[in-house]
Amino acid sequence: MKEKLMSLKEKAYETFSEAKDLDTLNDLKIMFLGKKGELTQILRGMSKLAPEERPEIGKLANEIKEELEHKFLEKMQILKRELKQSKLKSEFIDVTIPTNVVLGHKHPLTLILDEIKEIFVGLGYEVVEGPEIETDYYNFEALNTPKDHPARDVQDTFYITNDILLRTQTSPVQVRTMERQKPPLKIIAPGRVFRSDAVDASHSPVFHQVEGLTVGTDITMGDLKGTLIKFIHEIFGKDRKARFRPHFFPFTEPSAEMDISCIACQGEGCRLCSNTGWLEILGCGMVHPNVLKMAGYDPEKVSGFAFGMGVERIALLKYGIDDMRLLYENNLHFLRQF
Ligand code: 2NL
Repeated sequence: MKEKLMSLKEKAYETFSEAKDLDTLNDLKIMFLGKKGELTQILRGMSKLAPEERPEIGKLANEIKEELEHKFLEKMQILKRELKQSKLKSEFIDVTIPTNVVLGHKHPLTLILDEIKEIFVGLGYEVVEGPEIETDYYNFEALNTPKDHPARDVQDTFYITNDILLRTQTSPVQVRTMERQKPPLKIIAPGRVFRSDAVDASHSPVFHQVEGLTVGTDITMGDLKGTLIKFIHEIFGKDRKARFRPHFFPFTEPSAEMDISCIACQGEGCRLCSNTGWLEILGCGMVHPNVLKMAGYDPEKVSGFAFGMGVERIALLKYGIDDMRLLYENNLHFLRQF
């Protein structure tokens, strides 16, 4: 009986330590220690022993049972640890491996547009948008542009019907905003505009404009100059000089064009500025009383200034690009420089 128990212990020890996984180990436990297991079988044979042998054998059997249970738990812990390690190993992700993904980025026009918007938002302006298909009224009539004005010619404007057209500027959005909102008003209107132009290095039938409008009590030409000089300093740097030349627009009176000192030659005179030392950057003026009146404002009580600029032109100057077509062709060698 003693030998039987000792050999059972040895066999159990050996097979426990050879178990490769938890399922096998559990099967072994049942085989040796279970209700129908080998140890139980041996203990059942105790009744055949002489009474004086029983205490010693019984003690030994209990000791072996405890040792085997201990051995089982020990092995279970080892197998669990191994399982965890192999899981960690197979699920490992190296976050430092280069992915070779070429990230996209913003188009130069979008970069400039974002920058322009941010500057004016910083000055307290609100960004407004509106339809690209407009009526003759909002695009021309409400902007004091007479029926015989050259801008209304079919040579210059894309008409859909006699009365419906593709907007030639974003001013209609500003007129619509004035109709809806009482002064004071500080808005910019960015967006696509359309003119029947042939494509060349500085023209496109579709381009982008940002217009701005400030209306309130006692708004003066001084406010216009201060605002636009601030804008130029933000976008082209504090070194830029600015000048205002008298001009004509039907929707402003007085009207002006704003020039900045040439960014290529600092005003010395070069090819970019046609040897004038100046670059034309935008048009502006004090809102014409007729425009205020038609929008429902009282020109005796409020005044305002307005301006309009081509976004492509600003982008060409800021980034030193010499051909506007580069902004539309989506050549990746060009775009990846930004
Ligand atoms: C340019 C200059 C300009 C405006 C646009 C405007 C808008 C309203 C009232 C009065 Cl609602 N004016 N816009 C004013 C001056 C110039 O654009 O070079 N355009 C092609």
